[in-house]
Amino acid sequence: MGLTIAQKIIQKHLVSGEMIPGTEVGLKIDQTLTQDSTGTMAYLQFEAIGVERVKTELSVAYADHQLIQAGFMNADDHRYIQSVAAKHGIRFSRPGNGICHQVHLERFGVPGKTLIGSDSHTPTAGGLGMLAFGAGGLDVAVAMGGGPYYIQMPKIIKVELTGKLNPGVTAKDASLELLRILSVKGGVGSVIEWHGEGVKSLSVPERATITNMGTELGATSSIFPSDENTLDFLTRQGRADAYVPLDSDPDAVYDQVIPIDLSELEPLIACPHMPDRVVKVSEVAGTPVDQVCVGSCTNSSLLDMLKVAKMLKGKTIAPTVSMSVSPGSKQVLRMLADCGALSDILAAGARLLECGCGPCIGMGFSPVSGGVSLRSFNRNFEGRSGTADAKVYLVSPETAVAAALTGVITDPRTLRAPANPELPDSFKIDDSAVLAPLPEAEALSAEVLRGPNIKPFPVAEKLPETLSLTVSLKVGDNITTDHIMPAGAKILPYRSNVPKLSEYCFEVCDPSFPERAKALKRSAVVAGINYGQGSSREHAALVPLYLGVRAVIAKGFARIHEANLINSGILPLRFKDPADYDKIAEGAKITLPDLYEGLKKGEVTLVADGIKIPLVCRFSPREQAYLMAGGLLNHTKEAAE
Ligand code: MIC
Ligand code: SF4
Repeated sequence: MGLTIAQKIIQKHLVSGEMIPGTEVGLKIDQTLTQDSTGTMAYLQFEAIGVERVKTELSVAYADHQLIQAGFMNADDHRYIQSVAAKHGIRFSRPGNGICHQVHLERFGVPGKTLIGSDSHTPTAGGLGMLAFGAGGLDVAVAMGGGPYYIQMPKIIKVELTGKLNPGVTAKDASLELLRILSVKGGVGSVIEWHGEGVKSLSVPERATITNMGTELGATSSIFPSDENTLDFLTRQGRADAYVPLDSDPDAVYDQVIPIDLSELEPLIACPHMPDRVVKVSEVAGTPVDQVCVGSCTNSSLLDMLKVAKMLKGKTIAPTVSMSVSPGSKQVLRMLADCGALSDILAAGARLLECGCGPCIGMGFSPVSGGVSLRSFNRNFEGRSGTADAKVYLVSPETAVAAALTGVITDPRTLRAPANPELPDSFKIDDSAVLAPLPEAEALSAEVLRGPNIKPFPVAEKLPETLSLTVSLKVGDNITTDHIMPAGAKILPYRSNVPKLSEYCFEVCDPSFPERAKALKRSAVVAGINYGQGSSREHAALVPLYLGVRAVIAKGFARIHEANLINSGILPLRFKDPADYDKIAEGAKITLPDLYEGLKKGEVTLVADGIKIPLVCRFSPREQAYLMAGGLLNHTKEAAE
């Protein structure tokens, strides 16, 4: 039987397990990336593992999220990451060099290789034919030490693209269309492979927009073939030697096939506060807009920025709209400056922000109270922009610019959009902001520089036979990691300081949670479907752990978050019958007896007020061992003793 692209890459990297969907496979990881918001924790954990030199082919530490230095904290985090990277054989991409996914695509991604990153949008590299996964920091630390990365062997969803995009319709609209079809949990357990004639008309940056947005489907990863467009992109980046062709076998079998005709697509928009609340732009046209942001790892390539510049050239943005532009990398920014396009953007009245995540993670440029913000980004979760009552919509850069010019949501096809810009033959290659690690001989004696903001991370104790807990919080469906552990300019500076960070845990849902959980000492959280969707931040597990949460009982979990819970020693338990969710109230006293036996059987019983509720806990032997030991680090220590 033939194989799909993802299956071929998995087969080549398989170190344990069999390629049977739903069962655990261990994969050899060729490359890793971290960013600054998750990187401090990942490197503290890497140091705790005690490996001197990374064992991957390439590991890069990026600094892109925590760019506003209002106080010493972010600068200290960057200095720590720079020094720890230099010591252990990791390249350091300096603040200002760009967003990890954009820079990795430009300078380091290789078709056919595996990549894990401590950021959920790491699958962006699938635009180049790389099999890339978002992961918790601890998993990245293990991979840097040469250990495998474990996933459940995914099902493969094929998107069969036909036709070509019409003017004013973009790759972003194709990804929004898939979100409309599948929803934010429709990709769970699957890799999305993009195939068909329509693929040929999409350049690598356009493909990367699509693979980036695949994260919002809950997908394990997303990937495109590696073909002449891939070679073209790598050649322009001076990296033609990294090219290998990759495609699925003609007789490959897919678990599901979704056809999308590019020529039938219209400009689409995701309404507040979920990326799958997708409607046609024309349906909400006329809504007044306060803010427009172009950038983020989804839409900050040179191609995107040149389109923006062409649309803005000679025009002025509406006086009621505040517009920001954040190019994805220093390469993009310098090329924009050199060709004069940056001048067109500035002349129109847009504000230039640094090459980084910026407003996407609420690091500055928060909208006005109750404001409507149109963003070329990937997430519009409640409160994420930094303004609690803002209404964030997700759109293509073209739709964003159309609104900036008119002051209201506007279908870009109604403005005579200029033709697509031509990309230059060769890109400006300047890797001077990527610092090489120290040579091994010097590295041994090199000091790692830690500031006062860097505090130890919590570690769970061994799992007891019985857990008696109080339900400290009950939440609904699709709770994101931005609900559990919000980010933004105020909170991100404490990503290396769990005690301080804990003051903001679940702030979006219930600001009284931290105090209550602390007072209870040991508690459980009850949740609906798709708990922990969104980011890879393991702080969404470590901070509740610090506050005494020992179990999360939900109707279902998002992949990366469930792995983070297991790695940190918190039990993720599922209701056998989702209707039982209604039987447990906040404040309920619950007991989980016979946990050792239950973990082996795959089922434990929750006892509360005389009622018994069956919970499912089907974990691989590896995951059971982590949970019994109180997390991955405890398990590693036990194994070494
Ligand atoms: C995000 O987009 O939510 C982030 C911020 O990039 C996160 C990582 C983090 O929380 O630091 C992600 O996507 O994993
Ligand atoms: Fe940065 Fe936003 Fe991309 Fe996350 S989604 S990596 S915050 S640009």
